[in-house]
Amino acid sequence: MNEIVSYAVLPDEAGAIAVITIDNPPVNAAGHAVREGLVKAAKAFADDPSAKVAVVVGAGRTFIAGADIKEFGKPLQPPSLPEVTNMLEALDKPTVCAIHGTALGGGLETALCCHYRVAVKSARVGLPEVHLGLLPGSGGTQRLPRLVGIEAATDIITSGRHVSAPEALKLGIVDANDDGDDPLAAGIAFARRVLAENLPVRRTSEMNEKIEAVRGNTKLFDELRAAVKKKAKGQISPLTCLEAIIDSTELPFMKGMAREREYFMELLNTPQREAMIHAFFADREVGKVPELKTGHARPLDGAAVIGGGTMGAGITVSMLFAGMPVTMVERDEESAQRGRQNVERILDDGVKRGKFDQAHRDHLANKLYSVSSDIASIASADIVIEAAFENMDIKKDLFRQIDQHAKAGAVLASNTSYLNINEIASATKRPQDVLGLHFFSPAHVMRLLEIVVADKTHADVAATGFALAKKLKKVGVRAGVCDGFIGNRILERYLSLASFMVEDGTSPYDIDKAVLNFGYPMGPNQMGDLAGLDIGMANRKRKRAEGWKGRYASDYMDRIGELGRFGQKTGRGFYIYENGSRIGKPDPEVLEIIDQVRAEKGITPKPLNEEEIMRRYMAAMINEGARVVEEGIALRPLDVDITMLYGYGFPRWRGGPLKYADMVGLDTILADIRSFQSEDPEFWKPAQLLIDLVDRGENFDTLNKKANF
Ligand code: T1G
Repeated sequence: MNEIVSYAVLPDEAGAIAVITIDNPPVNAAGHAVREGLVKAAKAFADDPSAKVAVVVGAGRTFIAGADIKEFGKPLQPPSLPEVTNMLEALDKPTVCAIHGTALGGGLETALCCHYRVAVKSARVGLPEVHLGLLPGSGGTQRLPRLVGIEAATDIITSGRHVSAPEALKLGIVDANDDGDDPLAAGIAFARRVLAENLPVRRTSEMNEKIEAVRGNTKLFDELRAAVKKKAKGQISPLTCLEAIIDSTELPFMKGMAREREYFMELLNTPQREAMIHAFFADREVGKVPELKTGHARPLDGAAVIGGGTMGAGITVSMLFAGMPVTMVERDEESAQRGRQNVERILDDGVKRGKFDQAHRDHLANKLYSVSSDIASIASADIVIEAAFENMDIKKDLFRQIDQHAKAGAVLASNTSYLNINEIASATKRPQDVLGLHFFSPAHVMRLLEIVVADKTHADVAATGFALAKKLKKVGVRAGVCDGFIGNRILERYLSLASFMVEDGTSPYDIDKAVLNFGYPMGPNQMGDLAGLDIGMANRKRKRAEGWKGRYASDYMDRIGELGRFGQKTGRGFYIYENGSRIGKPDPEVLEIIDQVRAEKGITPKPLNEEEIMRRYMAAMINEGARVVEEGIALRPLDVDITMLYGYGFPRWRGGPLKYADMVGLDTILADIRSFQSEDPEFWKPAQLLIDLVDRGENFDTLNKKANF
């Protein structure tokens, strides 16, 4: 044993019940010391003549939450987790795993190697290695199918989802649920049952009935392969997981374990594993911001939302889902009722999708939610979120009114997607209480929340923004004030570039295909059709009215829009959507419009191939991301990655645009940008940060590691 894994015997029952406790905060990750300690403790149990059954339990808030992710990429120190878990399973005396918190990955695999498993009601289990670009590497792909069957095992392993204790009981992953919340008590109670009923050693690896039932069923295997391939969208590990699961039906157990280990080592060395583990740790680092060192979140017991349109309704519902009472305020009774209809439409959809029942829907709609056309009804709100029309004058006028009616200490937020929060705050007498909370549509679904900290925003107010993100189960990213903050500012650059490529000769459909093949859920023109081409038109008009001069090759887009073709909502945009289908077909008339614009501008089309398209697309995204970090709009490069992962569909198995840049090599990215400068010197001016990093032989991750907030 060691101080991380202990072995003891209960004083009662004549020492028949041993307890092996893992105590490796914060999540009992199965690092080297845990693995060594488990081997010693298991040996102590085997050599202890009085001990008849052993309970394996985690101290603190959870059972083992997995292998120690921090060890990946470093030389593996023996014993490996598979060696430890196989040794556990081979014991000749019964063991009982008592699960609480989250038994995930190697944690669940350790539990599967105990002979019995009991979970407290609040526990969750799972094999989320797929989210790290890996597969369960300690027998999960061989033992779980033996317990639950190949279909359920495929669902759990390739989705990486958590399974609740009741579902785990139903599936046969655990043998019992315990109503208490004390895993040791639950484990001891089950151990007493083992003694009383003289329950035998029962090894999962020897339970072959369920896998033999599907052995050779190639039709089933091919159906599973097709389904997993469709969902994987370019990620490798889900398909590898499935091959290992199928192996479990064909190979003897130890051969299946050997194959699983080979797959694991292959995946460990893939760029996808490096990228996804970067994203895992970035998820946790992004919430560490300077304001949390001194700021204290204010109460968030009740909210008011100004505006009942799409965003106002989505924001309202996301807070209702978090159990927060919300008053929605609109300018008059009719608009207030329209706002209520928007909210109830979302709630009714939730019932239809089986997310919650009618009673819960009614509780949210009638008990937690109210509407009003009187701004004075915001008086008791802890936080007021303005989600009105994207016009500075309208917002400033609203904030003057909010300032008059909101209680002292209330946090005043604007949901603006690009306007200057400093200017909005200047309309109030309390700029220190003002910040930006940029939600993404649909606000009750999208997890990204840009928390825009203005010049005078108090640390408490910023901390409250992060507390709200956590409460709403969103990913909060701190942003500074600029046009478009982090995400929309970067988006504008690579969308501009896409329009240049079209005007210069590349088909918009080739661009969409290239971006889709890169791993995005859709290309920029498909996204434009989804969001509505009229929004882009209005934005460009606003910017021109403000005297913006930059090149935005948008004439062809404006001509499509002027035909009233706004995309999916009008059935036609870049694509034709027949009979309300969401899958569009390329529109020959669009290509004619583009050819016409090129001819008017005397452009000789020079179409680009897929590789050339993506080199430019990524270079534009990375260059602007570097500027956003350089200017302090984003605290670290990882904040840019998280923003693009959660708000803009960047494929998670590539880690984010700046992680991708590190993996391609910043010198290569910079050389690309310099090679494109002849095409457009202004647009392709390399970010100084990029130049400096290359000169210093550093990369974006160097900055991530230096950051200490
Ligand atoms: N290894 C190392 N550190 C970990 C860790 C892990 N597995 N899980 C969490 N941490 C750190 C995390 O970085 C943070 O550190 C702190 O613990 C609290 O985490 C062989 C190969 C368990 C649900 O993928 O899903 O097993 O920021 O902020 O919100 O087949 O952590 O405080 O310094 O997330 O309460 C499989 C990953 C591994 C589970 C808790 N297991 N972890 O969530 O706290 S691969 C996982 C989580 C594997 C085997 C394979 C969550 C959590 P810091 P947190 P939380």
